[in-house]
Amino acid sequence: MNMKYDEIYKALKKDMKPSRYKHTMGVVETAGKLAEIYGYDVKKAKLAALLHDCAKGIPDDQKVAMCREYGVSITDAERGAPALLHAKCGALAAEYRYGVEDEEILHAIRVHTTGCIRMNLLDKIIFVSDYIEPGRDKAPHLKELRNLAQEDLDEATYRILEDTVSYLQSNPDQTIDPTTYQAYLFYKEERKGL
Ligand code: DGI
Ligand code: FE
Ligand code: FE
Repeated sequence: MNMKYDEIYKALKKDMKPSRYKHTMGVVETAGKLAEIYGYDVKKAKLAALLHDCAKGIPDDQKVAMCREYGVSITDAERGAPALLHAKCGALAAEYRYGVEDEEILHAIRVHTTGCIRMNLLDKIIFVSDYIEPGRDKAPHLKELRNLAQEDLDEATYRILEDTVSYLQSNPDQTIDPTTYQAYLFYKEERKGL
C-alpha cells in the first residue's frame, strides 16, 4: 500500500495543475485526520483522497467515451454537466490506470461528488474532506462544518448535502443528480429518526 501511494503520488503530481494538486493534498491531510478520529485505516483514507479527483483533467468528451467503454451508466444530470463524471471516471482511472483493487477506495471515489444513500465510513470521510479541506473558501458554513466534522461525521455529511442541494436549487442552470437528491433525503430521514 505504501509503495503504491508513493508511486501514484509522483505520477499525479506531474499530471495535475498546481491548484488541483493543492486541493488534493488538502483532502489527503483532512481525510487522514478524520480517519484517525473515526477509527478508519489512515493509509487507505489517504490513498482514496489522493485519487479522488484524478479524472478531473480528462476532457468531457473523453469522460463520456470512457463511461461508454466500461459500460458505466450516465445520468441526465451527468449528460447536462459532464464534469460530474469525474467521479465515476476517477474510480475507473484509479482501478485501470493506477491499479487500485480495493473496492472501498474505488467506491469512495465513485460517489465523492454526489454522495449516495448509506455511505460507508470511507465514503463519508472523503465526501466531507473534499468539502472542508483547508484550501476551500467559497462554500457557506465552512468554519462550522470543519468543527462539526470532528464531532459528528453523519451530521456533517447531511449538512453538506443540504448546502449542496440548496446551492443547486438556487442555480437554474444546474440539474440536481438523482443520486445527490436521494442522498440528501436519506440523511435527512436518518437524522429525524435519531
Ligand atoms: O471536484 P471538486 O471540485 O473538488 O468537488 P466535487 O467533486 O464535490 O464537485 C463539486 C461540484 O459538483 C460543485 O460545483 C457542485 C457540483 N455538484 C454536486 N452535486 C451535483 C453537482 N452538480 C450538479 N449539476 N448536480 C449535482 O447533483
Ligand atoms: Fe471532485
Ligand atoms: Fe475534490
